[in-house]
Amino acid sequence: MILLTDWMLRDFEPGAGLNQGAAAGTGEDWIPVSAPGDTYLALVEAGRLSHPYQGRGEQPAEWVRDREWWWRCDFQAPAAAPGDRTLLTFEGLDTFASVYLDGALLGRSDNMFLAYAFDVTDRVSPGDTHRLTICFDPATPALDAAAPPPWPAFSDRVSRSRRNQMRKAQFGWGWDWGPDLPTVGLWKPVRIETRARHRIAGVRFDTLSAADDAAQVQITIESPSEDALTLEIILAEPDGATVFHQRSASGPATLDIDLQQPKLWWTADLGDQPLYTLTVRLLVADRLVDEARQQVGVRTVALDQSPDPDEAGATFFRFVLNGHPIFAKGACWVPTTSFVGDAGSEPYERLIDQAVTANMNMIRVWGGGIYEPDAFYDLCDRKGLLVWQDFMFACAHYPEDDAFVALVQTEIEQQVRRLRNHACLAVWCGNNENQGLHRINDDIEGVSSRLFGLRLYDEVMPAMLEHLDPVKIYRCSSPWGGPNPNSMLAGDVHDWTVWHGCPPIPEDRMIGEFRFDPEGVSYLRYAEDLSRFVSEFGLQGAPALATLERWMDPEDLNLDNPGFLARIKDEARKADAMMEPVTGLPTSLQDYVDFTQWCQAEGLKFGIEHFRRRRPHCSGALIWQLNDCWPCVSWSLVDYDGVTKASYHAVRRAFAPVLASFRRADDGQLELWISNDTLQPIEGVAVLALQGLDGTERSRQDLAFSAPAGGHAIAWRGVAPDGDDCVLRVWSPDGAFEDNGHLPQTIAKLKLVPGARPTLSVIRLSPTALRIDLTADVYLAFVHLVSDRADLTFTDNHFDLAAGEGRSVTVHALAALGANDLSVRCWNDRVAG
Ligand code: BMA
Repeated sequence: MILLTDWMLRDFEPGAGLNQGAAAGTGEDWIPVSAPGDTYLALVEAGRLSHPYQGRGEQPAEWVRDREWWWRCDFQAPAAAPGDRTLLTFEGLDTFASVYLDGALLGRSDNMFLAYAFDVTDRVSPGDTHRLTICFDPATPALDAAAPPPWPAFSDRVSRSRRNQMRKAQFGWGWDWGPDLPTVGLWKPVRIETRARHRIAGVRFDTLSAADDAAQVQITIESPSEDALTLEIILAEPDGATVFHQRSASGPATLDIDLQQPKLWWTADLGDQPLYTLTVRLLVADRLVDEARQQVGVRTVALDQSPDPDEAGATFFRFVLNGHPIFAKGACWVPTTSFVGDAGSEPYERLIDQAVTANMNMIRVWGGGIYEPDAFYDLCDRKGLLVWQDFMFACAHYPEDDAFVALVQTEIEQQVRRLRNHACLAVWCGNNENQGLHRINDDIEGVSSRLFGLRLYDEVMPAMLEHLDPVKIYRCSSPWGGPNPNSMLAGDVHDWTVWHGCPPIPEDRMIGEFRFDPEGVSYLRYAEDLSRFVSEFGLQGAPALATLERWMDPEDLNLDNPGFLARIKDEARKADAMMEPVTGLPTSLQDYVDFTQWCQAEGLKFGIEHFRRRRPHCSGALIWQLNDCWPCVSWSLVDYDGVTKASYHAVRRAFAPVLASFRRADDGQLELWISNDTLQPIEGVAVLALQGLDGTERSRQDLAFSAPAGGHAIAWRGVAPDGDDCVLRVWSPDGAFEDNGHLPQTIAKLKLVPGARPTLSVIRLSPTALRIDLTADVYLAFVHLVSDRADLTFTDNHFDLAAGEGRSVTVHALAALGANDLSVRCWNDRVAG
């Protein structure tokens, strides 16, 4: 197998390349590009474009989409054994491509999410050099009167793109967190290889039942039935020991296998991730002609949607892993860069680690991006994250004509076959928000209009999955369930009351109006959310100031500067309503960073604590959004450079397996809840102390608690403290849960001791790691370590430090780390004396 990695590219007026000899690859001005790769970045490399993420580089890159791009590559054809075929495979052509081999048309593509394989056996001579040329037309669909209306999410410009008529990453034309940079080119590997005529057409691995002492798995093979062919199937335990081995005549086969004392796969928070190896071989006599090998996990994932006996009219929505109902904790995932052909492995490993470290157990691959590469799912398998996988349709009508449906069917077939055996893959989902947004639009206009695309989600997808992946859960959309797609009575909900001001939907219809005032979008309104599973909720927080400084022009680093506002793709001043009552409005960019980060962290903490206290009625909280595709202001927890926001650390604490949280009851009293998401009951002591912000202790009590597995204890109920000079703290002497606190006032109104700072001691652990021990004499709010560097990770950051409390933060770097790379900030710095 030869990967064709070294290419050249060139642009033409649309339609002009063929006449100018591009198919023969002749002419001047070709510049180097690699495959997989990205046209914009090749132009940057060649000095023809400034980096679209750098400074005000997005708009000057607009011309790229209007050109015709040709890629070319020369290769030597490999020698094939007699009877073997030579295949040229493109794992991804983005998007409207015509492929030429030695100047002759080989085929065309019109779906970025498909792999195309061409049999070139009769067109190449082993050892000879051949030339591939590919023409990528501008991504504009042919005008079609019958096409569905372009639905205006999110701007006129996006609707004009008619993105919904193209099978191409939908976020490419801009989203409310993404730049307008539609890509073009070879975004996945290209390879030439020789293969035997006989192939294993499909392998499926399902877990039918899983308990500690026994499991039943099923292996389904599609392979040719020919007398001369033998099929060998081997299932090996994580340590390599064979648990099943069979050699038989080839042909379609379904095998049920009982495993004794199976090594069950669990999410990171609940156990280990042992992976079995499944090998399927096809042999002619003793010659191996094809082999499929993959790692699989023994686990069952079910969805409990039975009636909730304690909430009238409601049904559960809870994932059940290996027979145990779980609370899904996680975030939604967007592509790691707009330049999808350039996504290296680095951000995947880092982001999956960051998700696991934040106590997450589920990631939702959102439908406006891409089907992620194998590496992503391998990491989720190995690190213990379930994947909620949307099909790539988002916030739009989609065509339902036969030609479009056929294109989607091939996409579903390929993607489901590629991903179905991953232990991590929990649920397939038809799209993001198509039904939900359509219903909102109809409710606003008081009509009942047609949604284009239902044929895909209600007919095509379930029918195909019934055949391709029948054991897996399928949801037609997110959100979906109940009498309204976003109803709180059933299914999953996208809670955009907070931030977007959408009215909550208790039952069938939206009640009330959109509200954009501070009270209307306040994160306190998460308390009104009585849904079953929140698969999106979030607030925006700016990236670290150093991240903005790395990517922006210095003269643009100002609050009202268009260069800054261009990095906020939602309405530029929307965060004001969030900040105003909590932190006040910012007067500098540093304020903006601090205030939005604080609000985002507090808001998510408030929401998660509420959702968890509602377990089992609510059984999941997936934050919008984990990551960014470029350096911008967004809902992400981790910025484009990999720097964690304050919210990341707040989420990590709020998602911890055992959580102590305060709840304001309807009668105004305060309650202390211990929520236990582990598989075992817990008991212990919580210390509750009322402290003055000056460090004095006003009262303290020890509270014994015991909470069942998957349940709660209310450890205390009492009068909520009042005033602006105190805090109610709770901690666990034996480390059963992380410290938490209840501040009776918003941070801007607290009487924090002005200018107070933590005492630090720095301990060197290695050339690239430091431990920082922090202690405080008085209450310190929003203590955080910052750095100009983006390669640092912090085991903890952005916390409040109570008087007498100590905290250790370990800082790891990718290169030598010194104490002067770090500085410490806290909110007390902001308080005037
Ligand atoms: C939801 C998502 C995205 C969007 C986000 C923030 O609608 O599905 O489409 O980016 O909210 O508005």
